[in-house]
Amino acid sequence: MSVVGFDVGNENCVIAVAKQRGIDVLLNDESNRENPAMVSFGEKQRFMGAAAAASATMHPKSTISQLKRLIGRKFSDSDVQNDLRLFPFETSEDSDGGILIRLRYMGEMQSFTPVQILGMLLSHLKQIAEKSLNTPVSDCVIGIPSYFTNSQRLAYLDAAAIAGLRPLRLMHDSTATALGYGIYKTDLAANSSPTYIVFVDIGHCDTQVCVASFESGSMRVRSHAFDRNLGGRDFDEVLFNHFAVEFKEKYNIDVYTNTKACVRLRGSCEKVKKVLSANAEAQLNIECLMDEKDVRSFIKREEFEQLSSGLLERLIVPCKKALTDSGLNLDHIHSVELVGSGSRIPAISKMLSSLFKRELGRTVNASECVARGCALQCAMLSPVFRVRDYEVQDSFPFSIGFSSDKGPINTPSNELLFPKGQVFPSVKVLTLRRENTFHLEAFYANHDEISPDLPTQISSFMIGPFHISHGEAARVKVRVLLNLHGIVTIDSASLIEDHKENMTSEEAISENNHHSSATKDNTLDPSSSSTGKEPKASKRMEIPIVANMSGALTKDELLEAKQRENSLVEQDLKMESTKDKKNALESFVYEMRDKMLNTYQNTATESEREFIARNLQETEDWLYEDGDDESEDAYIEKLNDIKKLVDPIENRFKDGEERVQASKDLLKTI
Ligand code: ATP
Ligand code: K
Ligand code: MG
Repeated sequence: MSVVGFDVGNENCVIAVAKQRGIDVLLNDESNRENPAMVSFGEKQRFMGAAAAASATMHPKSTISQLKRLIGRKFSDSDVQNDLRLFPFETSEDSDGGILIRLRYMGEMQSFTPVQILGMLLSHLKQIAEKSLNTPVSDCVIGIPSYFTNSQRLAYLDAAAIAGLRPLRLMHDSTATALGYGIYKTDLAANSSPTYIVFVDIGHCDTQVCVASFESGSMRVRSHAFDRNLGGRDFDEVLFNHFAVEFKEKYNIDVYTNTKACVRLRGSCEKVKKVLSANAEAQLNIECLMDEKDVRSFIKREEFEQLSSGLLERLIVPCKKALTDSGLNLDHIHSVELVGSGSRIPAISKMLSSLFKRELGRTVNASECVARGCALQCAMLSPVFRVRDYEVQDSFPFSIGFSSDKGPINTPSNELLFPKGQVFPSVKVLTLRRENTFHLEAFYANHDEISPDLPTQISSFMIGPFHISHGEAARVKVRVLLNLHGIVTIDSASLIEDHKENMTSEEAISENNHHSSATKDNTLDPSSSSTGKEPKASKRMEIPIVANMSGALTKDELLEAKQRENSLVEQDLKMESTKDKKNALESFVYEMRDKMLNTYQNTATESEREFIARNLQETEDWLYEDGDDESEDAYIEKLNDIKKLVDPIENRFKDGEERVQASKDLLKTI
């Protein structure tokens, strides 16, 4: 069984695997360590990763990228609406308010949910891993942004299930990075004070900042902060708008009105941005951008930096917030590690090093750290691997509250069930007095922490039905869990009936923070739930729970999604093998033509040679015309047909060879 970590980015995906001697990043077929996070639908077949990127300009309207932006979100979210304006593909609102991606495939318009497309991408990454490791891959850890909501996390698990993966943990990107940083740090003395590090990750679409503390044998996340909508692509967009205005003036073309031109100009702007990271100026040349016009321009780094000054300012916000939320100040910080390829813009490190008043550390591999940390975590969670004991404590970035039909439920100190910064996984046990079925609801308690745009509702749970035999002393104990993925669930509910009165308070919570280290799995010690001492003579009975997890697929929906994925895979395989058959026919034509002129020149008669040459020519013409897009069987049949013509000549040639060999052997024995 292999132990794999996936970093699924908005632009790049990285796959890392734990081996006995350390962590390796896997190469794809093109020998690259990064895989484009893209899925593209051709006419009759899908392309993934690098192949999808190659197909993107041909099929701009059916190539999906930046999937994470859409996952687990509602069509009407204003962030989503802003993104959709930039995306070349068509979308619509699903009947449940979700997003449908609409594209032409197999000759008709088809709809896919973001979860289905992410399933395709994950399945592609799984395949790369399986091919490289030569074993099936299922257990894994997948990186997610710390700001993901409950429904986004659930959507990830569904997509993983479609791909046949079993995530042992969805792990916050920065926590993975911090783990990879900490586990190799052996210079931390056991009794000295913790070392505090700030990690800043600037990706394609977002920025995540995290403060973590490291001690010998353990690490703990002190705070997560982020800007969901600030990443490398915003710098591309600054250039895009700049050149779009310029070209309107200079060439009288409005790229905004042309999907293909937008896709191409955006692509070129990203290249210009990268050139400017290493050079003081960059050229932009695009042939035939639109209206058959070639465009050219050039920009200096200075001008780019001016254009992006607003974005640079915005980067300060999550950095300051992470520091404030950690309760630390700059003097406590040992170093600042900058990761994510979006951070390669020189102005960014300049700005951050002046903000943090120090040179930035470069200990961490900026593009692979998330995947590497995930693979490490997977090794720690996997039963098949032994990793040195190392404790990982993550902190949850949102406050989560619970309420029942009787109003909000708070801890004895009047706190929320899971306040912001809660170390998780964590269990809280609620003790409630109820006579029959009741509901519990989980919600985000602070709208500002998530996004004013997102619903505060998380999930609801029906506890019941149950029957109590003698009223007053019946209590219901509910185990509420913020699990290893950062998803809120109810683990169990049980009815406890005492023979004598023993409850004084109406409702109670036993705080039962399970500061479980990540080296253990998320099944919690059952004895830890019963901190409230049960009277000897009490009776305990399990109560059924029905969860309404908003954002998750039902069993039937998941099954259907898996079936659809299977038939799409079948179609892809069919097209791949059709392509192979077509190539085989084509190579046979070329090879035979050559043999007829050389090898078989003396074996075949002139009329045979002419006849076969004509046939080869006809087959070649057919391949370019009617036979360009034929069925697998058609290619097989054509190949068999010419083989039949050539066979007699080949046999004659072989016989001749054998005779020559036999006479040679004979000569040798003499
Ligand atoms: P996210 O974290 O948002 O999901 P991701 O993990 O795919 O996305 P990264 O691979 O970390 O993102 O970074 C991609 C971004 O880095 C892109 O915007 C890309 O243009 C940018 N980038 C890559 N190389 C350079 C460079 N040399 N100079 C500037 N930007 C670069
Ligand atoms: K990445
Ligand atoms: Mg990233």
